[in-house]
Amino acid sequence: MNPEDILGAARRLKSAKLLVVLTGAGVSKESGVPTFRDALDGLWAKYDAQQLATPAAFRANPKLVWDWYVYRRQMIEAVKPNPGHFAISELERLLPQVVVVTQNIDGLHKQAGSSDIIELHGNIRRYRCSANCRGNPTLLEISAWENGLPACPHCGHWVRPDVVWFTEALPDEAIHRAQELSRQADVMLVVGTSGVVYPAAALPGMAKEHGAYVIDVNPVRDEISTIANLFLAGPSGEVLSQIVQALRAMA
Ligand code: BV8
Repeated sequence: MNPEDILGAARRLKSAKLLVVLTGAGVSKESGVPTFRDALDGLWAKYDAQQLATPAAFRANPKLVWDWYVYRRQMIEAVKPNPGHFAISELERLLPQVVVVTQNIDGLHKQAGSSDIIELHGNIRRYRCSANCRGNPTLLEISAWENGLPACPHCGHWVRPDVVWFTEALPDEAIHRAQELSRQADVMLVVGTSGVVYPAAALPGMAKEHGAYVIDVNPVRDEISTIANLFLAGPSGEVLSQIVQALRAMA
């Protein structure tokens, strides 16, 4: 990692009145959570996440999809935020306004202390009635989530995780606030996303169009690197910690 680039990124962040941090599955990788595009392992190896995370898959085989989310939630319950999450939450203490816009459903940004978080794709620990029988969303308290697919206590339809599946609309409030903030951001820090899933993947371009400086952090080049002003190649835990260190030295 080129120290000049780290310093350059820290200087840009230092001058930002509004920093938007857009994260994807890569920011949780160092916590031990496989990314969305990592081949699924174990008993899920024969499935493609993109096929399972759909309403069609749930309609066709609700128990299979439910069990997949139980498996992922058990994995997530067993992990902790990593230095990348903690660096992002520390930015809030070093800069005037930081908003985290995440595609992840693992809740690790909140656990790491970030306070202004937009969850574009929902949260694996929240459940709702699949028919939204009491309004959208009909959230339900499900304590025995490991004991098989439950039915909604109000209407009997299957319960589902309160996450956004492919072909489903993102929560209005979440995506509209994320788009509004992207247009206002002075800097957008993009961390750990392949930049292929829309409408989230359109946010960096939107920010750039409105004058933001876009920094992309990923061990490998991704769809966002091509439009970023600065590409920092490396794992987010390392890169973000170095940026925060440089920022602290400027305080
Ligand atoms: C929508 C929640 C329309 C579930 C997720 C045909 C029909 C309908 C829609 C479409 C269509 N064709 C395209 C679309 C749009 C579609 C889409 O974008 N498809 C893509 C695949 C082409 N989008 C949708 O369907 C969205 N809805 O369009 O609705 C609509 C509008 C109005 C009314 C009705 C309908 C919904 C998209 C949301 C899907 N849900 N997650 C769950 O998680 O189970 S998306 C899923 O992918 C995860 O959230 C994940 O975060 C996200 C994006 O992936 P990434 O986060 O980028 O993860 P990925 O694995 O790809 O990359 C990880 C990166 O990390 C890599 O680059 C890697 O190099 C890097 N990395 C690795 N290690 C590290 C690291 N980085 C840093 N540090 C490290 N150590």
